[in-house]
Amino acid sequence: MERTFGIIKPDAVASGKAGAILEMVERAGFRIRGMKMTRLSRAQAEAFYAVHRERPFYASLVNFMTEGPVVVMVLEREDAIRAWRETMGATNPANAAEGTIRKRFAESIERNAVHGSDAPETAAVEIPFFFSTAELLESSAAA
Ligand code: 3AN
Repeated sequence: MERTFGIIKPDAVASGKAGAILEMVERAGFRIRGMKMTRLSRAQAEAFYAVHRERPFYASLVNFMTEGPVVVMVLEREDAIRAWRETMGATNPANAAEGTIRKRFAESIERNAVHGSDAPETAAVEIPFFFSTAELLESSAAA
């Protein structure tokens, strides 16, 4: 079993798509091991996206990610990192495959509904960025 980190971004929460996205998460076979609604501070968003600091869209991305509440979550499945990226679809919704979250709900390459860790090393940083060990459920066959 593998864990990945996901965000339902401000665009999707504001437009009332969080429930539909969570349904797609469960239908794709993920167990939700941690979840909360929060609003990112500017400092949190800047730190979370620090790898993009030099990109032209960085300031706009930080503004977007702080504009309203988000749902942060820890998702578990076999091959979870790859599977969650596949369930999300391509960064640019114009390139996203049919049936993906971004194809259905993303407004643009920036306002693209969801985030997912892109590698095990990223998940290992992103999960503890938002969750303490005590906030995460243990893996178990029952749930
Ligand atoms: P992904 O979210 O698919 O891993 P990244 O890591 O390349 O994509 O980009 C992080 C976030 O930055 C994206 N989810 C999107 O919100 C924003 N972003 C990426 N590329 C662009 C772009 N060309 N213009 C505006 N925003 C972008």
